[in-house]
Amino acid sequence: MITLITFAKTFGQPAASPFCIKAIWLLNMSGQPWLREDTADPRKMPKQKLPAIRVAGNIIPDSDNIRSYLETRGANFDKGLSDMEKATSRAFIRMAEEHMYFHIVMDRWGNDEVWPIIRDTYFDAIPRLLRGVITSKLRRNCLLGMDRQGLGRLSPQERLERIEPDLKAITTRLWHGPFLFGDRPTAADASVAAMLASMRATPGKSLLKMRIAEDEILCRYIDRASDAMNQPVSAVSAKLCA
Ligand SMILES: N[C@@H](CCC(=O)N[C@@H](CS)C(=O)NCC(=O)O)C(=O)O
Repeated sequence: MITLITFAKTFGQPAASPFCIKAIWLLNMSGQPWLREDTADPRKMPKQKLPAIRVAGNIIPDSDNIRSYLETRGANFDKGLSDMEKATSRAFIRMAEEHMYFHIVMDRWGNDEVWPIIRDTYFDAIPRLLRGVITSKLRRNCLLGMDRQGLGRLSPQERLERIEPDLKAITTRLWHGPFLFGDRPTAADASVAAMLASMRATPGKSLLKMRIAEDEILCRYIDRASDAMNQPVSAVSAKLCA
């Protein structure tokens, strides 16, 4: 049995982290039986990050490695895609995970109005008296990282302008089908929709959140992708056959 080690359900999403949501969706699509084990503390993980899976006593960290593991067990997330589509899919995944993701970090950790909600949700296990001191340090480190990465130096408006072409690229593909590569969710949807769903679920009213929440095409896509991937694949096929 596969055990997914993940951050808990948060803000109406299957997990606080879009990478954990991606892993949940890949596991569901793979048809493999799995269990979840929630934790708020990734420090014992090999890369000090989540998600990870435990299989026969071994820990496999990182959603990309989880995908590879599931593929060795027979999953074919990109079934029916041409080589050109697979190449585009890889680029969309990188766009989501190496660019869109950091906009979520800025929205959640960098916004003074949103931060208290994030702090008291992610770190509610830390006693209130200590929480402020411990989380201020974590926040400072996170924002220092974002400053070095570069996105932390942009204003919210500049960030919105920076991500707009990504959102347009996603929307352009959605004009051609319900999912990024046709009628069924593929690996790219697990990454891209997880990022969009997390952007929309962030508490408060940031420019980015409102940009997503007011976009009918993107909202319908998030809902469709969540419906399709929030349950094991066998349940989805049964629903499609009903
Ligand atoms: N490349 C990794 C990224 C995972 C990741 O960034 N996880 C974040 C949450 S979104 C994390 O665990 N952060 C904890 C930390 O850095 O202390 C993957 O695909 O799994």
